[in-house]
Amino acid sequence: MSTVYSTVEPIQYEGPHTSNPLAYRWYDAKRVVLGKTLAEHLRPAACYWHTFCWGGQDPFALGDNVLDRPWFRGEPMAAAQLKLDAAFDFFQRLNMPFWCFHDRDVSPEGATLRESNANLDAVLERAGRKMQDTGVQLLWGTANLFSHGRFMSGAATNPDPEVYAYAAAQVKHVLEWTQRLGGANYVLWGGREGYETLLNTDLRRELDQYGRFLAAVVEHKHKIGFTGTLLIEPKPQEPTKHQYDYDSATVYGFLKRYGLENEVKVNLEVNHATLAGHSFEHEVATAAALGILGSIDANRGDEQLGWDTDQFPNNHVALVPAMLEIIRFGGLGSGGMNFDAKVRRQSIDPVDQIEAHIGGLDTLARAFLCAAALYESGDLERVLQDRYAGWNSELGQAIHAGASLDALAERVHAQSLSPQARSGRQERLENIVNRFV
Ligand code: XLS
Ligand code: NI
Ligand code: NI
Repeated sequence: MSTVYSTVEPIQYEGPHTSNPLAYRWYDAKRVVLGKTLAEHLRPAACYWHTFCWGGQDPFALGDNVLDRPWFRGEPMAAAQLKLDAAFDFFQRLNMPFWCFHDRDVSPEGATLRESNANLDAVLERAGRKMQDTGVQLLWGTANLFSHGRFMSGAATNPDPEVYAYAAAQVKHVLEWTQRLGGANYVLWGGREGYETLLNTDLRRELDQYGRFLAAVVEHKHKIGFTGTLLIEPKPQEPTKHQYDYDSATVYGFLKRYGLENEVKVNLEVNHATLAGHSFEHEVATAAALGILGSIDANRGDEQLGWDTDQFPNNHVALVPAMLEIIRFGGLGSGGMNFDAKVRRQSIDPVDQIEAHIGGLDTLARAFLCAAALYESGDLERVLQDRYAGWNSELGQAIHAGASLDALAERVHAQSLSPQARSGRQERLENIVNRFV
């Protein structure tokens, strides 16, 4: 079967010294580090939407689609099958172990939900066979609850309960398909779960709707016996002015309020963290500390552009701190690292998408290898342990056991405690990190 990617030979690992643009320089899938292969640590995925659906429109939709792909033409269902063939050819040529999709990426919307579901069924039946033939696995599925005009005022948080019901029906179908395809996770990105103005928004009511929606998804997951992880993907704004899933900490508070903190984790995207005014490692460390770190959408933003530019990661040094947090947490479990990234508008050739994924995956692999070496050296971990060593003392334990203000005051006076300040050693630690990048 010939596709637009057929001219590219399967991408092999050739090592850091190769100048072949169509080879991996750092992603040696089978290389073992910290007891597992790189492929097992990273669990990388290509996403359907940016790579096979986006036609090259710019953010303000001022420009035409400039990417010319055979599946952008012709009868929509035939085009969807053509797109699927190309996608699996693409995954295989890159040796990409996982993929991710929205329902509407894969097949066209019909006149009714019944028709849309039938379209999806036809394409995903074949996707299932392709997954079996190629060994490519599903990292996660998700429902597009943000493109169609019916969702303009939200899906679960819509003022109209019929829209809520429609969204629920859509999620049910995609969740069931995710299970059938052996998906490792199911993602909910609250694309339009937010507001444009508080003047027309009943915030408390919308949060309760959203909480109920998520609880219903959890109930359905258990009802059908889906064993993957449910993930919320935080984002502070865009497309709405304010989105309810602002960042890791906000999502945790929301989950706690609706009693779902043990059922749902987060899928953290690099560019969303920076839009929220955080570093990516802050988001990862916060989710890890709260026990909800689930999966990663790997990309990067542009420091001068305040939107979700979804560029491929290309700076391994910038990702080392986040990789270190993931290693400290013990890995991503069922999660992985999905390239929620697209090429720039002028990169119109199919090979540009191949090279984008090579660069992205090499960047993740290199960052992970640096972080693993840093972690294994123990140089940072020793400083960290030492910094908090006081908390292993009798006093530290007494505090955690519930020491009262009275008891502590008594102790300070009786023992004449006079704690001395110690250096935080930030520069030394930064220098240690630089030894490993
Ligand atoms: C948009 C989000 C989206 C999710 C999946 O900004 O990143 O692509 O990952 O719905
Ligand atoms: Ni994303
Ligand atoms: Ni995004």
